[in-house]
Amino acid sequence: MKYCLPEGIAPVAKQDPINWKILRDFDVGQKAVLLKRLKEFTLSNPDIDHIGILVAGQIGAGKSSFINSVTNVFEGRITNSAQVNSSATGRSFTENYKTYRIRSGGADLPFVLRDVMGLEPEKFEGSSVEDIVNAVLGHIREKYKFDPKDSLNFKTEPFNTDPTLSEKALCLVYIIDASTIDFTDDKLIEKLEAIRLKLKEKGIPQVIVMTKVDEACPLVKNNLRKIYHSKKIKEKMQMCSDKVGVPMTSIFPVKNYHEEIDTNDTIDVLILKALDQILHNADDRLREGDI
Ligand SMILES: Nc1nc2c(ncn2[C@@H]2O[C@H](COP(=O)(O)OP(=O)(O)OP(=O)(O)O)[C@@H](O)[C@H]2O)c(=O)[nH]1
Ligand SMILES: [Mg+2]
Repeated sequence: MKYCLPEGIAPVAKQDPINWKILRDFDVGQKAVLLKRLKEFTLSNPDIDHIGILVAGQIGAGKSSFINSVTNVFEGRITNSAQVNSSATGRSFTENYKTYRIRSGGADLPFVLRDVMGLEPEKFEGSSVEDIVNAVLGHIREKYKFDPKDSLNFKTEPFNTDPTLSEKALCLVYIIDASTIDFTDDKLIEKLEAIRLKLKEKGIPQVIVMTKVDEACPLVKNNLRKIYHSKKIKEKMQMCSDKVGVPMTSIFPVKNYHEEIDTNDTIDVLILKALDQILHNADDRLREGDI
């Protein structure tokens, strides 16, 4: 009888010993270690009490859901701090620049996540390249309403000309939807490239969080713990790396909390792994100084 692998399953080592190796180890036991490490995370510069992380990416990719997922992990319950788009309107649901403080055990953790309007391929739609760069550099003020027709410039009222270190972003997180990365419009990739180039000289680290892995691979939808066994997920990560120019080591596949009513350790571990890398990259940048 011919044996067929279900869609998305990587060939087991016996069948393809040369070409396939499991991408990373998944160990649910890592949760306690990661959670402790992040709860005890301290900044290398004692003069500031928190650093900023900017979460950007295409509309509907799961930016706000990622921020909620991080909050959920630390709260141990499902929260809805950032409003999530529940209908496919084709427009970004998040329209304002908003900062989210993450708390654990009643205390603020030393980082904030900032949400922005989604990027769209067309020129005068969604947030612009300039908006994202200005947000990273700390020039955008809280609650600023993005205007797809006109990006913020220094002549306009809310421009923050002299941002503090905490108002800047020390890591830019691109949220990329694994289920649609194959069809991503080249014009959107060009916008991401433009952002990357403009931030290059500032040395701001960039990390990709690849969401919706459940929608991208049936094997993973059935069992999230198989995430690093999935050839499909590995291929999508490679695609993200090639398209956006971020190394594989900075790409983190996750499933956001989106329909669950309780938190679970498997989702938590993936979110924590991504956050651990993001925060350590940001703190390394902080240590380098001259931001
Ligand atoms: N299956 C699945 N759905 C997800 C995941 N992450 C987010 N979603 C869903 O995707 C839709 C968009 O999520 P949002 O978090 O609003 O996306 P966003 O990037 O903030 O969107 P805009 O603010 O409109 O740019 C919502 O219906 C979410 O429930 C995921 O990992 N898996
Ligand atoms: Mg949003």
